[in-house]
Amino acid sequence: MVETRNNTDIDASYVKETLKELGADLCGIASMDRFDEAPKGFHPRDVLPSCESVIVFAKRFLSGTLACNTTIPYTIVRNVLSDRMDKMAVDFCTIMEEKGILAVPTGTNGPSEYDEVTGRHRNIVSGKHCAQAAGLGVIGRNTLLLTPEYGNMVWLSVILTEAKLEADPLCKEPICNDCNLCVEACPASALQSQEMNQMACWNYAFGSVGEGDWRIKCHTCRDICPFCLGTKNAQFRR
Ligand code: B12
Ligand code: SF4
Ligand code: SF4
Repeated sequence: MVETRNNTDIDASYVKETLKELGADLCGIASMDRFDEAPKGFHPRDVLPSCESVIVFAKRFLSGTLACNTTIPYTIVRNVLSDRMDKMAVDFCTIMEEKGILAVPTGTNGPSEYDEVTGRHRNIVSGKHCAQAAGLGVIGRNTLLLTPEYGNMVWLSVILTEAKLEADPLCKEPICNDCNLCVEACPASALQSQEMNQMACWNYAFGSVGEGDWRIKCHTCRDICPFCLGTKNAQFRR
């Protein structure tokens, strides 16, 4: 059992400043009451029983990848961000632990678990649900997190900690307008029901093209969204 102490120097602004220094574009904090509705097995305390706060940070995903006629640049950005954000999370948790407070990374993009009961793949906590609970944005009909700053073009990473931190307000902006464009445009018809058809998406959107290397092959549900790049920033284009 690791012994920790309640370090009063660690507050929400320290956490955000530290993650921004490490390279985060957005950072939010959720308190435990925001997970009262989480299904069994998806609660942060199912992972870290002593968890008191959930920290979510995001990096923006290069919008230029959507302007290309190939998904190779998109795949590079996806792989690099996943790797880099896992390193940022580990660095942050190390800083916290050196200050006497436990904090753990949960995996930016896995390793995922397979739930035998539902037959679905999942991270140990859902990045999108945690990000919504931390006030970073809202989950849209395409099941992706939409942020006011960067739309759905963000990559997410979640850290669980014993530190009791002030939670951010929930995002009240109704970013998704239920236009259904994402549902209609999905080439694998994976978004027809509220719980997406993971295997339909996986089989269509992930894999090699011909004899080429593994890549992401589809991101239509991201770029078709009118709020793909957010509601605030005009400087990014697609
Ligand atoms: C497994 C996975 C997939 C699977 C399944 C996706 C899915 N929708 O579940 C597949 C391979 C299909 C997939 C596809 C894609 N993915 Co993906 N994926 C993940 C991963 C690794 C885990 C997601 C997960 O745990 N799903 C399982 C849960 C959420 O789904 P579920 O079983 O249906 O859970 C239900 C209930 O349990 C409940 N629930 C669960 N937790 C909670 C908590 C609370 C409080 C409540 C109330 C309810 C609740 O709600 C769910 C719906 O009813 C995350 C990374 C991460 N760290 O989270 C990325 C992630 C979700 N993927 C992402 C992306 C971008 C994609 C793709 C666009 C791929 C691409 N081209 O890059 C597509 C988009 C498909 C789509 N429209 O969703 C991003 C999303 C970023 C964003 N802005 O939202 C993530 C967050 C990666 C990242 N680090 O940024 N992905
Ligand atoms: S990534 Fe492509 S296949 Fe998967 S849900 Fe989005 S549009 Fe459909
Ligand atoms: S395309 Fe329309 S329905 Fe889909 S997430 Fe965007 S605003 Fe919502």
